[in-house]
Amino acid sequence: MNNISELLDQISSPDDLRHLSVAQLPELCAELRRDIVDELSVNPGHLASSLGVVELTVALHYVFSTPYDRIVWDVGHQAYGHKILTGRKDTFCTNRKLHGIRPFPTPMESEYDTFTCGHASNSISAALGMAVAARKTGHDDRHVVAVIGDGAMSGGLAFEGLNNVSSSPNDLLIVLNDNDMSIDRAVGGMEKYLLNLDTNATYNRLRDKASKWLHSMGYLNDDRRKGIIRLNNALKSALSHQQNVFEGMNIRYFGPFDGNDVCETVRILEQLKNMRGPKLLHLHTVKGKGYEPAEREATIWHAPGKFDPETGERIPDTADPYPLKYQEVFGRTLLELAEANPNIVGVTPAMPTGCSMDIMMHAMPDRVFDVGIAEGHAATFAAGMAKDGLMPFCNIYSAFAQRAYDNIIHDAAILNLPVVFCFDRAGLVGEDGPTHHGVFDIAALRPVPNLTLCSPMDECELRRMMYTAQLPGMGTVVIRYPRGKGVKRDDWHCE
Ligand SMILES: Cc1ncc(C[n+]2csc(CCOP(=O)(O)OP(=O)(O)O)c2C)c(N)n1
Repeated sequence: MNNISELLDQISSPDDLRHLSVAQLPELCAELRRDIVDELSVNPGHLASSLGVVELTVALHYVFSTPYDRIVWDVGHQAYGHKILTGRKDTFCTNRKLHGIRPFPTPMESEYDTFTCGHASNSISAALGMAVAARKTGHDDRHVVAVIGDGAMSGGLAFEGLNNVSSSPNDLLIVLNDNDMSIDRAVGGMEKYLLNLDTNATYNRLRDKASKWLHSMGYLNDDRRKGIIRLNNALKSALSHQQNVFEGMNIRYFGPFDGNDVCETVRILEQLKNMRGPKLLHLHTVKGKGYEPAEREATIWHAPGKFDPETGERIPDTADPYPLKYQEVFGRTLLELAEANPNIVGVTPAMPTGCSMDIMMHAMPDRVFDVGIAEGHAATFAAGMAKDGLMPFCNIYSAFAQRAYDNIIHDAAILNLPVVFCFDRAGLVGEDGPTHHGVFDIAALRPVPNLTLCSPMDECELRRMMYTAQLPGMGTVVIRYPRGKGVKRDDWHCE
């Protein structure tokens, strides 16, 4: 591997980046990508998502005057390139470590980090707030950009943001980073809709031909661009037999374009930069881009642990699989219970692999529901199924379950419906830091009527609690248990 980083070494801030020519940007992207792979091979973190947005990250800081202009990342697990370009190249080796730089962007760390990141789907709402504030505080020249993935776009908060974007005067740019993946494969109606936009081959062919022809004739000047874009979208709606959902909400839609082509992405962002009104740029990117093992198995390489950068071989913390993780015990126990009780169903908001519900999902695909990044919906959906005779196990990470607080009270506990909420990653979670610690659930849930709250002292108790919770008459139960390994070696099944 060539480890020379001539361009990256010159960059201490985005100002340095803006001194490069557009023609130098592909090389910079290659260097940045290599740096991320090398660093993460010894100091683990979120790899595949950061690799996928290298070009977009470079293009955004190249075109926009950050930090005056605002880039709002969604989740922030894809922002390692952003950290490296914004003054944290030398401290990136401390990422996620005690006293090191933070796991997710936060304004507490850098003026380039515009908002709290960690929980998905808040970028559109936060960026809209900033775009409105810019107008009202005399910063009319400030550009505000929200960068949101297709997975995060499935979250209810993102939809609420979009709904509001269309009704408040603002110049927000939303960049939809569409890689067909959440952590696992992205699911749901929005995903299918985006795929349809992406794969409308007739439209894409026509668009390419038309834009080449218009360029060659010298017709593609700024005045004409707006008309052409409208024509584009009308054409797309006609060809896909669908109205564009964003256009339908008065958010002008552009795309899909190749977000892994840095020069093209710069060109498009330059065009959209000073366009008034809300707009959405749909980019298609490849999760894990440029690192073959990550491109091939993006779920595993979302956060792969340590690995050999040359061979792509992952290095386990220890060769000893025991004690099993609480997650593994949860997954195996759920399948056993479901085999015995046909009313048991599983619900996960976008974390089937993380919580191990994928074990039941593979064995009983029609009895497990991955509802996307939608914790509130997951809780209410489970309650609806419980109301009419099913026995749902709804697994939510404790920190993300904060999003479902009202749903648990209003839709499950008040009626004492038999839903077993399993709160994974309860307590301190280590490297993912304050946004991911599951430390508020006990205080939040203790006052809730009807609800039984319990916490196993080991993985055997987890199994027993799961068994007891699904017995008739138990009502709404929350079982909270920690991340990672249990304590039992041979007798995890507690027979
Ligand atoms: C509220 C909430 N639920 C779940 C998660 C866990 N999570 C982190 S990243 C991610 C997938 C995000 O997918 P997408 O937005 O498409 O970004 P990509 O990783 O594909 O770039 C999920 C589910 C989270 N961070 N926040």
